[in-house]
Order: sequence, then C-alpha cells, then structure tokens
Amino acid sequence: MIHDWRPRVASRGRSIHRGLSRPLSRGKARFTPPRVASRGRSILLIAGLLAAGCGQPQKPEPRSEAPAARPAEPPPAAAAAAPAPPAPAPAPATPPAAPALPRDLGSATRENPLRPTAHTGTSIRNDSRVPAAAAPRLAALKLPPGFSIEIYSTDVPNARSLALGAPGVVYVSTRRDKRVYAVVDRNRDHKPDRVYTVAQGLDTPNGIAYRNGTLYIAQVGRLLRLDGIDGRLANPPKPVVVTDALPKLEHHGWRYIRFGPDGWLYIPIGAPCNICKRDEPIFASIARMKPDGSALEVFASGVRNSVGFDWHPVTHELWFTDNGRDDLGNDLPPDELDHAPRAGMHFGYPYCHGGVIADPEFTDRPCTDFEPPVQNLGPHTAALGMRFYTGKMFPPEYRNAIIFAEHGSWNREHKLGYRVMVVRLDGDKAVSYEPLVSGWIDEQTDEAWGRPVDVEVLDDGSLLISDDWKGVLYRVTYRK
Ligand SMILES: [Ca+2]
Ligand SMILES: [Ca+2]
Repeated sequence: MIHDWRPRVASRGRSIHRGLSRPLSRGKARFTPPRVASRGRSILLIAGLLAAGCGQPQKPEPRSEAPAARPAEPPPAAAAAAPAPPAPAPAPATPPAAPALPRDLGSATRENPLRPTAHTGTSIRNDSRVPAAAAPRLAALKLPPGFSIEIYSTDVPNARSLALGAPGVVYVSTRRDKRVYAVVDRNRDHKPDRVYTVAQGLDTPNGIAYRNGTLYIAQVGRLLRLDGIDGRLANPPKPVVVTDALPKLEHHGWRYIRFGPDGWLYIPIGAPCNICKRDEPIFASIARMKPDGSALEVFASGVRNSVGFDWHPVTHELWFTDNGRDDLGNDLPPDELDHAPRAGMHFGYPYCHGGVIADPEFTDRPCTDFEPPVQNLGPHTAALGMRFYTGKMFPPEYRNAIIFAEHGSWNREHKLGYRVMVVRLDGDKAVSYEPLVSGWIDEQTDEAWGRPVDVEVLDDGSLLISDDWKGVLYRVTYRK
C-alpha cells in the first residue's frame, strides 16, 4: 500500500511548483514536491539570502523560546555529584499556549520557535522547554490499519534521543533541558514505573549511546561516560570525561551518537553553518572514534548534518538521514536518506544536494563527483532519528524497513514533516517512502502540536517515538 505522504494544505491560489517534475534520485522511489509553493517568493529569497551564511564568523543563533519558568539549576559539577531527584512532574493542565508562528517564510527565517538552535554554556542557564499547548492529541494521529499509538511517558520534557539500556530501561536525552532521563519499566508490562534524571546541567546533551553497562553522553564539545549506570539510576555516578576534543561550534553542534557493529562510536560533526565549506575535514562529516575517545577519524564526508543513523541488520552497513540546507525556498533542497557501505565516501555537501541539485554558491564540483541519496525526502522535513525495524510485532513487510522521524520544517511556508516515516528497501534501493504516524500538524490551521525526534524498537517489537515539543514518549503497537 502506497500512502500519499504529502500534506494536505489549503491552496492560497498561488502558482503550483513547476520546477521539479522529474525524480530527484535515479531509479528510486520518487520524491514528489508538495503541491503548494510560492515560486516567486522562493527566487527572491534565494537572491536575498544566498549572500549570507557561508564563511562568516559564527554568531549565536537567535533564541526565541519563552523566558524560563523553572528555578535555576546547579552548576554541572554539583549537579553531577548530587543524587538525582525524580523527574519533574508533568506539565500543569493549563500551560501557556505555544507562541504563534510566523506565517511567511521571510520572517520564518528569524525569531522562529521552530528554528533549531544550540543552547550552550551560560547562554542557556535557566532555559526551559517550549511550553506545551495542550495534552497530546492521540486521536489526531493517523496510522495504517492494525496499528495503535499510546502515551508511554509524559515525564520527559524536551525528549530527544533514545537508547536502550538494561532490560526495561530506556535512556532519553534532551537538548534544551540539559538532562538525561532513564525511563524504567520494572515489571515489564510496557508501562514505565519510574523516570529518573541521571544527569543534568549538561551542555546540549543530545547524543546518547549505551554499551556494556555504560551510558555515553555527547555534548557539543565533549563526550561523557556514566559507568555502571543501570544499577545506579537513583544515585548516578559522576560523569567521566572521555574526550573534550570535539569541535565546540554551536551551529549544528548537538550530537547524535551510536556504537557501530565494529565497536567504534559514530558521531556526526555537522557543518557549522547553513551552507559553507570549511578547511577542517571533520566538519560536515560522520566521524567515529574508539570508545576511549582516541583515533577520531572521518568515516563519511559531505554530510551537512546527520541526526540519525543505523546499521542494516543483515549487511551491517551504515545508513543515515541528512538535513538539507535552508533558504533555497519552500521545495529545495530535499532532505536525504543515504547509504555508506564503506569509509571514505563523499555525499555532496556543500556542492550538491539531493544527488542532482548543484548549490548556487559552491559550483566548482559537479554532482557526478558524489554519492547520490538512496531516497530524497521532503524538503525541510528535518529527518532525524532512524532505526531498521528488527522486531516481530509489526507485519512482515516492516521487517528490516527503515523507520525514521521527520521533526518538521521551520524554513518553509507551509509545514511539512512532523511525522514518522517508513522507507522499504529492495537490496540497496528504496522502494517506498510513506507515513507510519502522521497528524502532528493540524491541517486546518497549519499549526504543529508535536515533533517526533527519535525512534527505538523495544524488545517486544513495539516502537517508541520521542517528541521534544510535547515532552512525551509514544509507543506504537500492532495487532492483526
Ligand atoms: Ca511497568
Ligand atoms: Ca548529500
């Protein structure tokens, strides 16, 4: 069954996009541009915005969240040594409404609460999560027949990356909230019994990975380790610094880490800009290091900002999502699903996007020099966490399919993304790209009420989804 993944958006009578009637990737499932676009405005935006952005000194991105309502947190050292309190209670029943979002793309490029920003050091002291507008609207979420979705936890404000620990333990990172949680299902009934904060006061701790009883936490500039964490959730150990030799630029500085089948820790180092070429090869790469932090090396180049990857359960080869550049208009460029079967491949950034779109600023190398995506994804959808589905609960056609979260667009007139997608493969080719869960956008108002970030397959074959906007975990199940 092929779903129409495109959003239904109200036409404003503007021109329908005409520039992308051909597939953006060769011999693969087709990316069809959304039906509503503002072409003239896009061109003006390109002309107006291309000059900004590359090679400029890094400036802090604008902060647009509401002022913090939460008490000041202890400094990192004190926080690390102190016993972790239980996670904060769920948001009150009537929290303040989320701020209204800009309607036009020009203003959406600035002062937009959906714009991704790194919050580091003292600049985020007392920062708090974006207030939720209302309780999760589960009834608005759409899934294929036989699938159901439920709330797994509401005690995880700003929930970002997911990592499985000891049986029954799911670790959950945050970005703005500076914490890492452990969500524990002690009696294994697939309902959490306790949520612990196992680390706090951290600088953008978006990346987490678990191996052999140790939880690794990647901040912008350094990698931490919590040894023997599963048995010390209520009294977590002080973090050990594995390495502090990671780049410290904030732009795209939030990390996503996982251990590969080779035992190395993989860590993307995003481009420290929207579009730029840096001399240091570590930028715009997926790098890897030994678990002790040594031997940091580039594994894949030309990757603008990957925030999700996994290894194929049979071939053990790396697949990853990559976020396309901004400010090329509503429908360009696509985000990407890429495949790196070996080290040393180059995936095009900053020269080429989506396999065929030459960057208007970086024209000195043709697209044919680079690895094209396996599948082009919706533009600005912000494809993030992904897993191969290895469980047995879902129907057979989901076995070894790629499930990933599209966090949702901010650099686009009408919202796109805000859903969890499935890409099925035939060998190394994508043969479908369709929603598993959608409905986090209100189609009447074009307002989003939730933003999926990462996915994780639990041992019963159900699927967890994190939502940093709503601060919840969802669980997807299937029954015939
Ligand atoms: Ca339980
Ligand atoms: Ca690429």
